[in-house]
Amino acid sequence: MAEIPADRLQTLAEFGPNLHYNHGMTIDPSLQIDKEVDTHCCFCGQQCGIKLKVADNQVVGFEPRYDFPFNKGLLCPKGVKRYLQGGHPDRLTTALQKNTAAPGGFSQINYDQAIQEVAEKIKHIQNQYGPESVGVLSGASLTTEKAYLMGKFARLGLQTPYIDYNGRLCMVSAAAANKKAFGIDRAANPWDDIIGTDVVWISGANIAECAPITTNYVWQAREHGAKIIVVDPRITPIARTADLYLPIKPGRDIALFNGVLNMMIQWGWIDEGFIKGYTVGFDELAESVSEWTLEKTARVTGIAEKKIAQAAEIWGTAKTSFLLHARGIEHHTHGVQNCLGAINIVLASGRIGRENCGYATITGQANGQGGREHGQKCDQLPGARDISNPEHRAHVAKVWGVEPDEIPGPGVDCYEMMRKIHSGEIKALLTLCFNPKVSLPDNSYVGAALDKLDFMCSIDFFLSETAQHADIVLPGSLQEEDEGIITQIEGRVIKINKAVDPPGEAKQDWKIIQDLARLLGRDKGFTFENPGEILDELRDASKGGVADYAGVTYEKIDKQGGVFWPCYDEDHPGTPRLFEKGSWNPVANGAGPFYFPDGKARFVVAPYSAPAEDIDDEYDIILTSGRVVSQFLSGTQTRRIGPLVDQYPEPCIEMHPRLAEKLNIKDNDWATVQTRRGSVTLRAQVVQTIRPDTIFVPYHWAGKRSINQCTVQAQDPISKIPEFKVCACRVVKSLEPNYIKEEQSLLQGAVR
Ligand SMILES: Nc1nc2c(c(=O)[nH]1)N[C@H]1C(S)=C(S)[C@@H](COP(=O)(O)OP(=O)(O)OC[C@H]3O[C@@H](n4cnc5c(=O)[nH]c(N)nc54)[C@H](O)[C@@H]3O)O[C@H]1N2
Ligand SMILES: Nc1nc2c(c(=O)[nH]1)N[C@H]1C(S)=C(S)[C@@H](COP(=O)(O)OP(=O)(O)OC[C@H]3O[C@@H](n4cnc5c(=O)[nH]c(N)nc54)[C@H](O)[C@@H]3O)O[C@H]1N2
Ligand code: SF4
Ligand SMILES: [Mo]
Repeated sequence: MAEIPADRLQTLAEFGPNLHYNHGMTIDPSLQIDKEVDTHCCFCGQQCGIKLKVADNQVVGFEPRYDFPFNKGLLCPKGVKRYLQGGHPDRLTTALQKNTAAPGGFSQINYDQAIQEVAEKIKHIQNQYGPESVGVLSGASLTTEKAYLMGKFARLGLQTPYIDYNGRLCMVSAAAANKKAFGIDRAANPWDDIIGTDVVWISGANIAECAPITTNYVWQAREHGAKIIVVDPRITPIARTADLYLPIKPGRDIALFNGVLNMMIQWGWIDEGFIKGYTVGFDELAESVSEWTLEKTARVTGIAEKKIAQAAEIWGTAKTSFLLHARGIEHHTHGVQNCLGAINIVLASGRIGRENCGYATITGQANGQGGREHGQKCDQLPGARDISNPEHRAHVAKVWGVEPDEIPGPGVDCYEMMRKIHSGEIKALLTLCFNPKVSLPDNSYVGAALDKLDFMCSIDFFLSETAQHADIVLPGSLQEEDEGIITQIEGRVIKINKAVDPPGEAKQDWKIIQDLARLLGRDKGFTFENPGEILDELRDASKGGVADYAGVTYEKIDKQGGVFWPCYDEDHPGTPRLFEKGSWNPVANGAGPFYFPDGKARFVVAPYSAPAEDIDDEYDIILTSGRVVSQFLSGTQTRRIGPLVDQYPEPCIEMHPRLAEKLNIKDNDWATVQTRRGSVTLRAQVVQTIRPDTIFVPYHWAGKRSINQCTVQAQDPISKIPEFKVCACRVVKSLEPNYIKEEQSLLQGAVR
């Protein structure tokens, strides 16, 4: 494959194009397959079982696994093509050092020299400005062992409170709401409970594109007669097959949930026995939703009164039900309130904690669940413990062999870390498995922060847009080059198995972190020989916490096809369904099924408030953003996989024909989206399937194609999730942008 010349790469990066494509390796048919390794897909939180075929230390193909109970042989397009990352020409196989004179802006250096340099720079900056001048950003695509190690490394190795992770952009609103209502943060049910249920309610989740295997569960439910309700500003593929579709105006979900609850109360569609026996706070909540008449709910949500009434009746009168939501209701400045609204209608129906009665947020990243439990969050210690709680600190300090006061206190969320870089409090940054330059909102502010740092190091297997700002880039490991556990969407802990060794000087991420700890002279507690040893310590550290992994072992995962946490000891099989009547948990200790001392769930009042930046005369259209089926997150991985790029090559602006007509824009015309932060010029895609007051742009592209040039910094006050799903914009017709021509001339002669 002819490559893009290195000296053009840096300029190209500013445009955020699709990268070198890998269209597949030419595989010699006589090639001997050395082994087949049972493992899981590296992308989304469903963690489909796959079998990797290995020849000569290279993954050369795959097959779905029919024995894994979740996907039973099904895969989506990303899972099918994931293996094309391994032999990719862009794969980092050496360390890189910033060198503005070199083509591409970096020169290769030896790993030992590079890691020495990282340690020296960190020591120097910490000596000068104190330990808190260094920050860490990590991620939820990492195995749980690595996520645990990152939390420990920040607190003990770097002695800084400043660590946070990319789940801050993903799971935190749902997590906060689950903790407030249930005292525990995990899907309440295994997905088999979806199949036999009477009603599936799906809010703000494009499951056909983002959780494709879940679609199969919903369709099986439909085949058994279930009614499907979908709430989304777009008629997504699942909405097309729903019994009832509610086209909500973005940012108004709590109003809908409150309105539905009010109707349930008025019509007597609530489970009074359950409410009395198993919950607290209902009277106050009932009082607070009484203002949400059908008329008011319709006015605020933009949904017809009749449809709201239908939804309330279908939900209210069901015998069994399952409610699912995802980022569509969570990426908001009132994301926690939205989730609480959803939980309130579940609790009021009494349909939780039994077969075919359930509730869950749909986990996003591969380890979106396990990655949010064991201490890489800024306020958390392993076992979903609270870093500000003296008892919790004492438990973890004992496992780590330190005094509690050696563990720093809470840090700040990842966006606040960007602000602290701007204000000069944070001077150095280490990133592993996070691409904030593409994924954070208002990302020119983020790029400016990264450029302001005295020192930055990124550990990645590709030169991500964030890594391009680093002084040193260390070559980390792909998922198939390491082993460890991940907790998938249902709360089932599974095992990733190693198929190949990292190429060249690339290393398993946990080894890089331990090398760094050693060179910093802080290697105590960082001398693990393998991920299994890290898991053993994690099991102790989580023991007695709400996310209790004490009984999770690789052997048990193999034997049972996964282990649902909490799993209290080696003889305990795990807990597939939470909140069953009569079930025991350590917080309630027999008082009831929920994770509070009285064993009861909490109804929490969730008042409505408008989005942080609502539309006005100047910016009169709602901008929302999200995903397409063929691309994954910031795109560093999937924009390099040819067949996925072919499927949806460029981001488009989805708009309704009525809006397009008003703006004088036709399908495929160029158009510019402008907000108070910035603008982006892309092609328009005129579709009937979106509200006329809203446009949608997928966010997987970087540079000039990145919609996060336009999104707003505003965050939920509780969860600190950014408001990716609503800001105000205007759209104007435009000409082909200059970057397209510049890019074409830079790419001339290069084969991608
Ligand atoms: N193909 C693919 N799959 C993925 C990913 C990927 O990048 N690509 N990423 C994974 C990750 S990390 C995540 S977090 C999940 C995300 O999975 P989803 O949350 O399902 O995906 P999104 O596209 O972010 O948003 C879902 C829907 O929310 C709608 N929406 C926007 N605003 C509102 C609103 O105010 N209210 C309501 N009710 N709906 C609204 C959008 O129209 C969109 O259809 O997907 C996971 N799976
Ligand atoms: N506008 C808008 N923005 C959004 C969203 C949206 O809906 N709209 N969604 C948000 C959501 S839900 C999410 S989850 C975030 C995701 O945002 P990010 O976490 O920034 O996205 P990723 O693409 O997963 O970035 C991970 C980086 O780590 C690398 N990586 C992956 N696995 C490993 C590993 O095991 N080891 C090492 N060393 N590196 C690894 C990848 O190559 C990539 O460069 O984006 C958020 N941003
Ligand atoms: S991306 Fe998700 S749904 Fe697709 S194969 Fe991978 S784990 Fe399965
Ligand atoms: Mo996510």
